[in-house]
Amino acid sequence: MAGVIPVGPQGSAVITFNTPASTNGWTTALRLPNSGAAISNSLSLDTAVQTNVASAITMALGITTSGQQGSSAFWHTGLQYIYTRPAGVSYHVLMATLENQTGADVGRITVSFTAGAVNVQLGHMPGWLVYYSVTGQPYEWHLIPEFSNLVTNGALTATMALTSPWPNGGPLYLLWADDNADSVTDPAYTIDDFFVFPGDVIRLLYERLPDGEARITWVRPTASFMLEHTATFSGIGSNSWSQVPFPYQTNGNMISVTLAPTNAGFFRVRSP
Ligand SMILES: [Ca+2]
Ligand SMILES: [Ca+2]
Repeated sequence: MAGVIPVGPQGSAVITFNTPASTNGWTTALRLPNSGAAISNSLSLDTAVQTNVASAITMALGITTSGQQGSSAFWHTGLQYIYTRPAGVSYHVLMATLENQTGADVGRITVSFTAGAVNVQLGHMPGWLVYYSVTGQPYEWHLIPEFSNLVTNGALTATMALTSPWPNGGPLYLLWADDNADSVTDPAYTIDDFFVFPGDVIRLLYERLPDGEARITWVRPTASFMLEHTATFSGIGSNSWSQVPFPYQTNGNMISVTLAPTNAGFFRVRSP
């Protein structure tokens, strides 16, 4: 077992896969038979994935500079990402083992990463099925639809309400499953810039208006909130933040704030 990925109150590190240590917490496993036809669609892949137990997914990632196919997942040391690209199996899995170091049980998480697809082929099941599990036990793998059945190049983000709390100090498993396509050479599906946050992440839209004012817009969170700004970023958890003293405008489920010309370059929304 190659370590865990710690998730503290400010989230995990952003993992860019640029060093051997950046693959700590990532493991892989191959699943036989060697057959491109054994898995034919997402339904049969899901049926197979549900039999997995996290404690049996223990292989270190293969290391490559070529982007080759393989029985299990790889770390590409040249392009500095990790990927799945099955051959010689019916499917393989890639797993991240997270550890809750927030000091409390966690009920919601946000997961984001940059996805990529190399050598895209048509005519087979697209992309991964991606799951989370708090127990790592068979039939307790919960699909993450935002990451599944799609082929894309770009950032993916999903926020999920966990089916049971993630205990403080305990593991949470994320699993990417890729089938061995029949009669075509599998694409590589890549993962980079991986980040986990213990809660919801709110995306702020920043617009510079013609008169020099700035407008910040975001989707209204379900809980109470406050908008803060700082001129110099010295950490999400630093004490340099101060509350933005402007009234909020609401428009449907969107909230916006217009600010007079300011040198505040960084904004955050947090619960009071
Ligand atoms: Ca990278
Ligand atoms: Ca595939």
